[in-house]
Amino acid sequence: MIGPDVAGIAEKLGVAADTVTAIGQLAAETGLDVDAAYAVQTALLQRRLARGERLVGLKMGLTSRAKMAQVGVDEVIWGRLTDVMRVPDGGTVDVGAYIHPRVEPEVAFLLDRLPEPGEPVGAFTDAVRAVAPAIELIDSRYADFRFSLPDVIADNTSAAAFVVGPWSPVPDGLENLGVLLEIDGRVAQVGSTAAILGDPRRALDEGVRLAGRHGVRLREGWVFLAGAATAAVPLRPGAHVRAVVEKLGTASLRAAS
Ligand code: OOG
Ligand code: MG
Repeated sequence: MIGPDVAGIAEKLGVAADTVTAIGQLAAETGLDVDAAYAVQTALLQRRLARGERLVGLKMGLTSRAKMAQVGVDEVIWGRLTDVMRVPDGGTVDVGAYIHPRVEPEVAFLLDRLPEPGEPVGAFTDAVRAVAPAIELIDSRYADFRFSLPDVIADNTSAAAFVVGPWSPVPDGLENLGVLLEIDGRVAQVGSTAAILGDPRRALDEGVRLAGRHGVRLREGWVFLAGAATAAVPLRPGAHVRAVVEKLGTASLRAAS
């Protein structure tokens, strides 16, 4: 049997992002399974690297119940972050560059040396140099933000942009810090880092394990997004967004009006 057309699906998703045009889901009609979907994601990354982007990190998705419930997919997933997706803290994004952007509060880790695949994951303190509050801007390339598990994996887990706030040394406890998402000074979402797999450090273990299955090893200096602690909120023109994580501080962005 001929497998799904990995390169063709990657091209469709890449063009959808480049032209800011939603497309229909692809997995059911093309027989895309999870492994083939990660192959599509890799092809999409190659497409970005070919135009000069650099791989700068890895993101986890659907590590909280709130996120799983919001999108109706209940498996932890991971995707790739490139330099072009990074927005400086306090920076401005153009909502017109995205199909239906949403923002969500995250915790970011700055990675140190990590074990090889198959090696036991070392103590968290060896793997992480610093931690920061972050905002992820997600933008599904599928119409109505609706997708199956292989669809969202192929679409690089809806990754579009991210902001990392100030880095700090890893505090003693990370497993129960309050998280707020504020839009224009009003609280839009409230949560806790406990929502991220019980402890955001577990997201790193999962990332090493799940990416390792596909031959991807996390690297020193990478940014690692542990996954949103709350549901995501639509980003409207002119909005001022802040993610506040107790003990870690604030990351912010503005949407141009
Ligand atoms: C998938 C990406 C999920 C997270 O933090 O859970 C994600 C989506 O919601 O479109 O980035
Ligand atoms: Mg996210």
